[in-house]
Amino acid sequence: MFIDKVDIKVKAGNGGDGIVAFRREKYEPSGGPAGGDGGAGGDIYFVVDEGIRTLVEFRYKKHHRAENGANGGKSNRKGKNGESLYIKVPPGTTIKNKTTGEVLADLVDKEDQALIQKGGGGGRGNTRFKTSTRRAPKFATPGDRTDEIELELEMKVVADVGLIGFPNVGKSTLLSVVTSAKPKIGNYHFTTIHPNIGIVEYKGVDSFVLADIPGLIEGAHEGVGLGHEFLKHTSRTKLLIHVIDISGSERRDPMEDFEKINDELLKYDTSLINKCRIVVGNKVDLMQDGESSQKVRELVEKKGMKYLEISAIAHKGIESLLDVVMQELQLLEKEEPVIKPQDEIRVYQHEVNKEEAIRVYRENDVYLVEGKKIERLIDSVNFDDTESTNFFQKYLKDKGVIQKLRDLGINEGDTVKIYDIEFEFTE
Ligand SMILES: Nc1nc2c(ncn2[C@@H]2O[C@H](COP(=O)(O)OP(=O)(O)OP(=O)(O)O)[C@@H](O)[C@H]2O)c(=O)[nH]1
Ligand SMILES: [Mg+2]
Repeated sequence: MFIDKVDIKVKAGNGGDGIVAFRREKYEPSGGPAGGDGGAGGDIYFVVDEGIRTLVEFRYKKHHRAENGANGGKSNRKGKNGESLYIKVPPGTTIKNKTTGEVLADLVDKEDQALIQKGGGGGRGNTRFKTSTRRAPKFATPGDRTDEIELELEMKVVADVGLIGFPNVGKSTLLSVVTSAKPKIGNYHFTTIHPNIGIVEYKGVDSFVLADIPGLIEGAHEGVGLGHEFLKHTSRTKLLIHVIDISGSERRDPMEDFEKINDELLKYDTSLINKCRIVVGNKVDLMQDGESSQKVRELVEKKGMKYLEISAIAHKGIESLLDVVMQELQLLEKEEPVIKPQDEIRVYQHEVNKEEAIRVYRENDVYLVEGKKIERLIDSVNFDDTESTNFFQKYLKDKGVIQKLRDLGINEGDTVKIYDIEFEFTE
């Protein structure tokens, strides 16, 4: 088992802006307000997909964004909501906020999903601000913007496929050929003491986790040799590949080796033998004649297993082997994740949108107000229009800005600066 870790960035969709519009029908010369609301931005969810085994895909795709909400339209048309993004992760993934270290969700099995970031709310169109005294509001509010957040995904990897067999048959060599793992390889027994693990990339579309496992000898099921290590590590794999030395380079009989290992598997746990579906005759480059090759094939196929020959060292037969492994893994089912309807999601309602903070401070005699939302609001407010200005002032009051200015000791007539806007403070 090893830990796979990867950092990614996600961003829920921005809310669409509300707009300012007026009716233009001929028979309605007064033209009431008709600016629609913006749509909400899409949310960021994480869902478990049991078909995914590692976080490797996230090494290539770092940025994940949900769709933005559309702006409002004329005739009070509401902007379309942005599509939520469902990010698929393997079972056993922990999602952390990279900046704070907070664990946001632990997605263990296929029932689990998490709402990690909510999309921004849509802004309101000018129609919303119509009152009996304010018949033609010339302002609207922008949608809420979302922050990109950095997450750390972490997963404990369990091998999908294990390489088993007698010592020195070339298990670690095979692992080193098909993955970027660098296991110790040596021409002596028990070179491997702890399993090594690597990720096999299959034709750029699939991947699986492969482990070499310490060599087995007779009596392994009772703990002889490194039997305990072997047994512990095979229990969670889906598939075992039995590697034999078909050249008999150590003067052993490959047929006998095959039977002995099968016997150990059976004695330890009868279900293990069902996982062992592929037998690999390694070291064909050293093979003297095809006689044992034929016998082993017959024996293996009689047991309903597949037999292939390779030379790990010469990289021969590797592609066909991977094809067969992949086929077997695919037979072991691949389920699409269930994307639940909104109201059925039970877990982890974490929302990591930062409050759109407003900063109020004093520099010499000038009072300054800053904040992303305020900056955008300024763009959509017409300061030549009294109603619009009043609306803006009310916003400042509602957000506690006026109170903060007072706390800083502001007096009547002092200057307040909000980006390009400057005005005199009046009670
Ligand atoms: N000629 C030849 N030698 C090989 C081949 N594959 C592995 N070997 C050699 O066989 C020896 C053992 O290889 P390893 O990969 O360490 O074998 P292992 O099964 O992992 O051995 P343990 O970890 O001790 O169980 C090394 O000297 C390898 O170079 C092959 O295809 N042909
Ligand atoms: Mg080894």
